[in-house]
Amino acid sequence: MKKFLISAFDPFGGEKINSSLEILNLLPEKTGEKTIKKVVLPTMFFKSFDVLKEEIEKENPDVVICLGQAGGRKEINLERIAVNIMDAEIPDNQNYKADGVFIKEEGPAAYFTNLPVKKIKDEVQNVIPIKISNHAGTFVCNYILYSLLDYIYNSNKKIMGGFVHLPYLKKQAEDKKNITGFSEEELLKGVVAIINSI
Ligand code: PCA
Repeated sequence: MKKFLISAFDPFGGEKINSSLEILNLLPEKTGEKTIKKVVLPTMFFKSFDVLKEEIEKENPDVVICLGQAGGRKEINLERIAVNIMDAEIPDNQNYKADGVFIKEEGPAAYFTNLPVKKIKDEVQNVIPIKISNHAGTFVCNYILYSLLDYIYNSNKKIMGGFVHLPYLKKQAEDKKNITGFSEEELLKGVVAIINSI
């Protein structure tokens, strides 16, 4: 029985909804032989990883998948790489505007996820449009993936960790031009299929 810890972020940038949080709330507690624990992270540099780390140490999961929203993307994005930089066009939810600073002064430039992204993509693409992304941005989603992988690779824990960016929900895309939105059911099916493929 594998234990999954799934996180999502609260709404940010003045939006009322974050698609990752809407989907986290809909996830079941179990799928097949896999159990699912959930945690909501604040869209804040630093504090978000404090919350995630506390939950990892409490729950001892086998797999940690962080969900986040990337409005404007046309499909679910499996993030392959996290880079050692915080550089944001908008302030985070504690009004900190990162301006090109390292996440970890002495840390490597980047980390690869240890999730099997190719296998996941191959299995999930029949359920929902999905692709591997090589850039999670330089805002809080990249920060959480870098911090998670730095923690995993520097501990002797055998945890798989990764990040999944979800597009907007239909209700968020309605008033925006040329932006793809998915239904709750579609994104939920996609996230469950990702969990089942690991
Ligand atoms: N998306 C942002 C941060 C929180 C979220 O859901 C990002 O892509 O960095």
